[in-house]
Amino acid sequence: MWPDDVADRYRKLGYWTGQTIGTLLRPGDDRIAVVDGDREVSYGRLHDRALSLAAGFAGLGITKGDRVVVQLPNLAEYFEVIFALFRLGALPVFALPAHRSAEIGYFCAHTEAVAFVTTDVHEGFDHRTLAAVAADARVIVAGDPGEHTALSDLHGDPAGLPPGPAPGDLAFLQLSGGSTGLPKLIPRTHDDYLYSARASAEICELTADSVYLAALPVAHNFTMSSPGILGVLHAGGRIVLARRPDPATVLPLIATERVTITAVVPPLALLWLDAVAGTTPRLDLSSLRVLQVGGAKLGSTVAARVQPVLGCQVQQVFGMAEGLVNYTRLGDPEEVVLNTQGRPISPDDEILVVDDEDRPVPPGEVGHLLTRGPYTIRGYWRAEEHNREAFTPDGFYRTGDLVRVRPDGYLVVEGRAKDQINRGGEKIAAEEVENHLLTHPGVHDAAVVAVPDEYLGERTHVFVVPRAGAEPLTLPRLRGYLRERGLAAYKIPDRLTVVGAFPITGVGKTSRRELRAALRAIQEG
Ligand code: AMP
Ligand code: DBH
Repeated sequence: MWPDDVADRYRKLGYWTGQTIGTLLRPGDDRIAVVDGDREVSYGRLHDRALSLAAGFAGLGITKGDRVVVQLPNLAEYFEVIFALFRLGALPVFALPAHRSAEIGYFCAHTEAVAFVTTDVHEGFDHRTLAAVAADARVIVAGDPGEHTALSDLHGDPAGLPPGPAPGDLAFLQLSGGSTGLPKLIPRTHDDYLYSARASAEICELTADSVYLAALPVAHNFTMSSPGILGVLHAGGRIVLARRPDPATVLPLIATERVTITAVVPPLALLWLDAVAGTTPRLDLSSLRVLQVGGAKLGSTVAARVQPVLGCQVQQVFGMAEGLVNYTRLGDPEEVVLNTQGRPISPDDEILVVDDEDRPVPPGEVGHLLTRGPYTIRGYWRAEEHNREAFTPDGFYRTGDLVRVRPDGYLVVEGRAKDQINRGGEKIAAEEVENHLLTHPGVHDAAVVAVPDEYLGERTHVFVVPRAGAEPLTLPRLRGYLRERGLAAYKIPDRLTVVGAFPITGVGKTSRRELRAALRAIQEG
């Protein structure tokens, strides 16, 4: 958490307003907050449902500070669940729908979760089967509960609810894409997170007339706060939920619900553009004003297609669940919008670009991005040892991104120093996948690297050194093995090369750089 004097300054400067996220709800307001298929939930009803569910959660013994792993797809119930937990001061731990037993089991165990809230069946997967790894957590299901507790049965009388959290308290734990063996959890407070959502709503010029399509998973930091669902609730606008982000689902929703703004990762932008360019007659997408693209770098050629094909502005968003978010601004010159990843939200976001020894590089040159500010965390949750590496002694977060800052203050992402694969916006920690591979009896050693991909930006390539005498390793076998271990599908390697030994660096570590170079040589050869 922030040092006291720094926190005081953020309050004095008006960034931290002393409110909790629950104040975004509007009791008695009949305007529509959330549209989920043919269900429409007003602000007033959302407020009432969140409170009655808070009573239900309290009845199960859930109280302030307890962790609750929440894994819900884009469903109306998501909103009552998170606002009920916010009301109690219990901390949602935001899992993604793609997570499977390996991730959910870890989140439940590591956070000592008292409950796991999930859905019945989504995209052909029965989420209730994850109950087996939920440890001591009570399993609560939105939809058909099977043998578990039905979310819809929990609502109670909110009259006797205990006092809620303070604005400086933790509100939830968000996930980091990470670069370490186990995913790190990101503790965000009501004060800091509300600031980022509010300021983002202003930057994106949201009003009560805004209609935001949630196409990416609602629990992702981008969809939640950049400006996302919380920014929209702050502005009094309307959220339309898409169950899946494919063009066949999303384009008709944009047309019928008169969506004004939505957010995607680069591969989805490409998919939508191709679908719209190939559609005759065209759907009426004239309500759309802004297509936000972030999570991975957007190529300037794709960015340039957005206005002609979709008839709206493109906004680049370079953010991270740890805090710092950069936006190109609406109305910025085309050159800026196509070629940069934006500039920070806050005048008090501190940006340092440094070399390998933490010395500032000359202005305009590429270096490691370090940042500190009114909505950037000072440490991961219960990860003291890792925090000593991930943060500088004076509290700057080491983003692992390589950037340069232009004279106009806009950032350009030039690469990455962290051992991570950014697969179309889905982050994969190389070490996490390697650790799973190392449990395979036929694997002596494993190294996971990113390879360039036209569509996803990057894909994962795994190199393995087989164990002598073991059955031959094939990609289908290894993929099957990782699926059985319950790893989320997006983390399962796309390609495999079996080698006799790994190239090593001067100090004897596996050289990922040489592995990547070897791959390029093979591909170009
Ligand atoms: P996480 O820390 O898991 O929330 O992931 C944030 C990371 O995603 C950033 O540190 C970047 O590496 C990457 N990222 C997000 N948005 C962009 C973008 N617009 N361009 C390039 N990289 C991005
Ligand atoms: O990739 C991200 O994590 C991200 C991208 C855009 C993010 O957290 C955000 C905006 O807030």
